[in-house]
Amino acid sequence: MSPLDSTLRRGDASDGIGGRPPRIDGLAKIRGEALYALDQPVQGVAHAVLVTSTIAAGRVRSIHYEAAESAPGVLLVLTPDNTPPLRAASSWTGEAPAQPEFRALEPEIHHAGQQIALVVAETLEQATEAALLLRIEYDTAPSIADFDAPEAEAGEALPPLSIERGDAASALAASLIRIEAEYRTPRDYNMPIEPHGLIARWEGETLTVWEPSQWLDGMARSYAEWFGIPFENVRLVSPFIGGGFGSKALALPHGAITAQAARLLGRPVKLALTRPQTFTAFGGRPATRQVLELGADQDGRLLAIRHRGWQETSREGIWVEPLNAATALMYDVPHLSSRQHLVPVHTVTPSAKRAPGENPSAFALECAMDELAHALGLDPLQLRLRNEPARDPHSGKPWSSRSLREAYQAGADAFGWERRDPRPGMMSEGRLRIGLGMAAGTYPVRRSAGEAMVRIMADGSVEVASSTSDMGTGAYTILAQTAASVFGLPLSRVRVVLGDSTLPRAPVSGGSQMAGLMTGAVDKAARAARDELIGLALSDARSPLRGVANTLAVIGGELVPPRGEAAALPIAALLAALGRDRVEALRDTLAENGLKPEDRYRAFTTISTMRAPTDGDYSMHSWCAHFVELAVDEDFGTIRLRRIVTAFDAGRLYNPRLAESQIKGGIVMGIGQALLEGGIVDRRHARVLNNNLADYLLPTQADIPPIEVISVGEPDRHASVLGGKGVGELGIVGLAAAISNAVFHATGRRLRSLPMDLAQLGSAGHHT
Ligand code: MCN
Ligand code: MOS
Repeated sequence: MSPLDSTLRRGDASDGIGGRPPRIDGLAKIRGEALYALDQPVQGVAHAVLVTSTIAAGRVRSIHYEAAESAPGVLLVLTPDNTPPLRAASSWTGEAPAQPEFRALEPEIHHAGQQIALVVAETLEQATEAALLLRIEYDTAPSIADFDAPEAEAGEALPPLSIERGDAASALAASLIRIEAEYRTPRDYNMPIEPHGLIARWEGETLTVWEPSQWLDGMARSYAEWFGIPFENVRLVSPFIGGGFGSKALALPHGAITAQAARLLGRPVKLALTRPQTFTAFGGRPATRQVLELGADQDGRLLAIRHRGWQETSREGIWVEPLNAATALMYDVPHLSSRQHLVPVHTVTPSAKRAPGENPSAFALECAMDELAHALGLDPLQLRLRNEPARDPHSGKPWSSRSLREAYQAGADAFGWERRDPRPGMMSEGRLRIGLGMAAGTYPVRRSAGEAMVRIMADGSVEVASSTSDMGTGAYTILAQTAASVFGLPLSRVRVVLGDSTLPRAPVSGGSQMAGLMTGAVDKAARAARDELIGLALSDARSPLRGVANTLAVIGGELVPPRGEAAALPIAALLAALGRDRVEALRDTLAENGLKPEDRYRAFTTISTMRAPTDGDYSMHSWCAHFVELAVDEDFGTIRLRRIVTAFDAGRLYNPRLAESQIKGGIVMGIGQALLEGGIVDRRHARVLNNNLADYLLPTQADIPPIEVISVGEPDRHASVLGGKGVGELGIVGLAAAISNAVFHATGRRLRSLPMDLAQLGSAGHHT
């Protein structure tokens, strides 16, 4: 049995919310029937190849494209010279653009791999061949390769990320026990199996885009603004997504140029990025550096934290990775000083990768806590329990729920934490040194409005429709479960249609907010449709149940008089009697989020109305505790994971099988982050060298140990309508720290820079 299948053993017949049915889209996927964006059979499609800059800074002087243009099959060659500007689009936060125009191809170069030309031909092979015929001349300017380059300059501390609570400097000076260390994470790239790309087709002033999307409404807005057409004229289609992890939320320049080519040609155009281009067409997690100082009294009570962070961003854009996201709220610490600086370098603008902020933040903090525990001679789990905050130390608000103590307990019990010898380097098996480490993680509850249509069909089945998408998370399944609960129907009688921007709107499937929001919206719409159905059954003159009872239940596709006043009536029979082909309800949760109907467009197409986790009476977050066992072979310098136990509080789980799978996915990605992943920057050319999956290593099945995940959450009604908190990003947070802490326990050496590589371990080997 694969370690990933450990949850398959527990079946649950229930199809409603809280049941464990497998994914309803699973069969279509394994049978190859699920059509992803680039699989769509679009008539007359031409093929595009993107050409990118080989220099990191400077200017394209000229592109000689005569040879390419006359190559067989070539239809169009777009360069900065011959590509008309588009209108600039507002940002994802809803801010108006700074300039009126946007050029999808521009001569100024800000990073290696920037798109500079597009070649379109009858076939992919012809386009690829022609792209090689372009002769490009550059004026090269000096570049700043990364944030360690001598020319790199850190900007001022970011005001929104500067926290001064109490007097950290004095408290540190007065602390009996103190540690200070620097932690680093590299550029980590989003590497979904499905590459980015799109098919764009114009019909008059109407644009259809088949493109994998975590946010259909937001991306449709960008296309509409770029081309100056109404939002309703753009249809984005994305029924299935082969992973996104944050990278498929926004419309990007390669989408703009492809849609532009389609318009100029009057023909649908398809572009699929090559794997190397997925390292430069959008950014991953920026490289980060954090210096942490922790001070405690001799009983292990935290007195002060001093936190300084630096992260890379690009020269022409800004991405902020909030490095104190976990630092400010994990522990009860009276004195905190935190600052963060951006360092602009010649890279593509970094972007969201699973748990932006919380991830690097927890890596540093949770390693530092382990260092502090060691300095105190205290069990790291005890240290954490001793510093559990009764309320959010940052906002001062009570937690909506924080079952982290329960997670520590359940995780430690399942893992067998008590057998850990507290002294590092003391557990071994033959030549192998065994390490046991732990760390905590957290992710906030974000909320926006949702909107959903629920239809009761003539045959008594139910249809759910929304423009939200399923990245592999299980959205289809949990939304079907939500409707199944309301109607007492089996899942086979519920159809879910997602991934089309012409459907009722949904905000971004990011920030682990989608499940909570959209189950809430579907629940509301389903109840409204059910109530309308009951109302018709009770009052419509044509209803066989009229005057029979004063209320009805809907169970298993039938209207049931509660005290057996009459025989149950199938929904299909009622609709036939009423002469209706459906009863439907469209509902949104704008009002619940303090919004008005006129906010609808902004609410779904920007993140300007998203609420912060402390926006309200409570501070709302998910929590987790990771326990890791590994074996270090000091002769070979290898780290082998043996077992991971993670206990988590994400409130109520809509589908525990899928939520556990999400946590496992986060853990697997965290293993990659800890041991394998990282962009290697060539300082001479400011270029990422390992821009392919042979050199940018991701974990494979053989790298993954058995993983056990345990939910300790209770329904949290403050967090969402049905009581769940987010799980999609939670599992990755703190995992790399738990591995680093376990390596320390095994070897007595701290690996503070990710990925933990053989060279670091080589010097770590000789500690005793
Ligand atoms: N779930 C649950 N109970 C809860 C919360 C969630 O059962 N209380 C389950 C549901 O199956 C739901 C899934 O977990 O479909 C994820 O829910 P949620 O935490 O709300 O996250 P989103 O739906 O907003 O998905 C986005 C999130 C993010 S931000 C990243 S990054 C990420 C992640 O999901 N990218 C993923 N998980 C991913 N999983 C896959 N397979 N592919 C990605 O690209
Ligand atoms: Mo997730 S990185 O918020 O899409």
